[in-house]
Amino acid sequence: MKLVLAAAAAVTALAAAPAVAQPMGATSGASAEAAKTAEGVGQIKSVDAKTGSVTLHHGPIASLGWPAMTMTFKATPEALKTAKVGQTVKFTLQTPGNLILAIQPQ
Ligand SMILES: [Cu+2]
Repeated sequence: MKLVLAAAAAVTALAAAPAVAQPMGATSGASAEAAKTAEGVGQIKSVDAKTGSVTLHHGPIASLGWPAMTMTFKATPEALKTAKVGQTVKFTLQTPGNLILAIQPQ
């Protein structure tokens, strides 16, 4: 319970942080980037099994220079299985391509 509250507080705090404008997602130079993973915390807004995607309101991801925002990610079938609308989760993201590899409820 403590963990859940801490995670919820973190998301709230992150959401309140001023957004730093930064383009995200694939760019013309994306193919030259090496694949890397990043960790994020967010709340699941919707899950679309048909398209294999998850919409999250995530906090800033410092390692990627991303501000907090709501966006839709592609997710692996395994990650989709653990995704439930309304949950606060920690997720592992692969870039470039913004593919969610894993979702862990908090
Ligand atoms: Cu985003």
